[in-house]
Amino acid sequence: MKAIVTPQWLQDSVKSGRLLPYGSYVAIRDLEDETSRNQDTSSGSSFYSRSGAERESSWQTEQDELIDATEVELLLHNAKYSCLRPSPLVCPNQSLVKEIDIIRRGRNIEGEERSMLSYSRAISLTPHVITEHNIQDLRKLPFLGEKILSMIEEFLKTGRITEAQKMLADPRFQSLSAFTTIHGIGPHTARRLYDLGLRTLEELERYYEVKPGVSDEETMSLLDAAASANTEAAVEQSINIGLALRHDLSQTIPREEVEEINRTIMRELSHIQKGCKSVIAGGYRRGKPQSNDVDIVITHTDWNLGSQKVKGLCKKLVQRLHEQGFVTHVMHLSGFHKHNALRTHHWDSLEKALTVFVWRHDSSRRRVHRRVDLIFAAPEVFWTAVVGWTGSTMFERDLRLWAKQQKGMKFDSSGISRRHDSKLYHPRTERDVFKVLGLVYIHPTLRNADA
Ligand code: DCP
Ligand code: MG
Repeated sequence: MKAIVTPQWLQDSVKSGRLLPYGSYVAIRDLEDETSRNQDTSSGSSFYSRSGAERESSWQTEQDELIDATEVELLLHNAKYSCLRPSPLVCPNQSLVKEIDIIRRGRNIEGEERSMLSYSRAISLTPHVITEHNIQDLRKLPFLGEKILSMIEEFLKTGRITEAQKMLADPRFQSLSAFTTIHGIGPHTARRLYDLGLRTLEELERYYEVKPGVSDEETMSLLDAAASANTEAAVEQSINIGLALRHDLSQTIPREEVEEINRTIMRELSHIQKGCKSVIAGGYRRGKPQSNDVDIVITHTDWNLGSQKVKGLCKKLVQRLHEQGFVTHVMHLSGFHKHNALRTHHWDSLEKALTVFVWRHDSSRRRVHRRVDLIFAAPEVFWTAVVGWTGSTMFERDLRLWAKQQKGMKFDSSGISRRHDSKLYHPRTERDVFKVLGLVYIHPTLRNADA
C-alpha cells in the first residue's frame, strides 16, 4: 500500500529525528489534474491533504510533488552513497553544515580535490540532529574520518570550527572565493589571477577591461563557431560577460520568475517546433525558494520521431530568443559533436546552451540579467537528462559512482549504458531511471545532498 504525503511530513520527521506516523500528512492526487499534467509539464497541479491542511503554493507547479512515505522508509539513512539516502532541503544541522562548507570551499579553491570530497561527503551525511549524545552513531560510519569528527565535536561544544574561522579571515581565501563567483572562473583560473597580483573583483574588471553593467552584444557571434569549441577565447569571453554582469547575476531568482522564464521560452519554442515539453531541473526542482540560475531540460513528446525533431533545435531556439530580445549573450554552446563510436559518452543525444536571459523593455519586469541553461535531449534520454540536471552535485556524483561500482553501468545526464557491452537504456519515466540503476526512487526534494 502506498502512503502519499505532503513534504511537511518529511520536514517534521527530520526535525524530530525519526520518521513520524504519516496519518495526518496524507495527500491525494487530483486525477483530473494528473491528466492535464501529462500534457503540459508547466501547468499547475494541485494536491491537498485529507485533513484539509493548507496547500503549499511553492510545490504546486511540480509535476511529481507528492512523496511516498512508504518509499522513504525503504531508504538507508547511513548508506555511503547519497543516492540511497533521503536528503531534505533544510536539515537541522544547517549551521554545522555551513561551517564545514567553508572548509570544503577552501579545499576546492586550492585545488585539493580529494580533501574537498571528504568534506562534501561529511556535509551530505548530516541530515539528522547531531548532538553530543548521538555523535557515537557517526563514529560508526567507516567513511567519515577522525579529523572531521573532531571538528564536529568542536562545533557541538563551541558552536564554531577553528579552521573554518581562520579560513574566513584569510585574505587569500577571500580573494579566491570572490573570483570563483564569476561565471567562467574556476579554482585554477582564480589562483592564476591571484598569482598575477590581483586581489579584488574591481582589479579583475580593470585587468579584463570590463565596464560593470556594460557588455556588448557581439558575443552572440559565439553562436557561429567559438562557443561550440571550448577554445581559450570562448572561455575568456564568458569571463568577460560574467564579470560585466556580475551585479545582476549574483541576484537569486524566485520560483515564480523561474516558472515565467520557462513559460516564455517554451512559448517561443512552439513557434519553431510544436509538441515539445520541458521540465525545470536544478535547485528549483529540489524545492529551493531561490535559484542562482534556471536549468530547463527540453524534449519532444513524440517518442519515435522526437529525436529527429529536437536535432538542431537548441541553436534555432537561441537564435529566436536573441531576435526577440530575450537572450543577450551565449556563454557556451555544445552538443554538436560527431557520433562517438566508442560511446565513451553519448554526445550525439544532448544539445546545450548556456545563455543570459533578460526581460524585454516592453515587459513589466525589471531588466535583471539571468543565467539560463537550455538542455535539449532526445526522448530516449530525456529522463536521464532530467535526473542528471536535477542534482544536487553530490547526489549526481554518487549516482555515477553507484552505477559504476555496484551495477557495472555508466550513468551521466546524456544516457545510461551497461559497461561490458555498451547496451543503452531508454527509460520512459523518471522512476524508470532509478529502476534501471537498481535504486529506490528518491523524490527530487530529497536530493539535497550538498550544503
Ligand atoms: N550538474 C552536475 N555537474 C555539473 C553541472 C551540473 O552534476 N558539472 C548538475 C547538478 C546540479 C544541476 O546540474 O545540481 C544544476 O547545476 P547548477 O549549477 O545550476 O546548480 P543548482 O541548480 O543545483 O543550484 P543553483 O542553480 O541555484 O546554484
Ligand atoms: Mg541551477
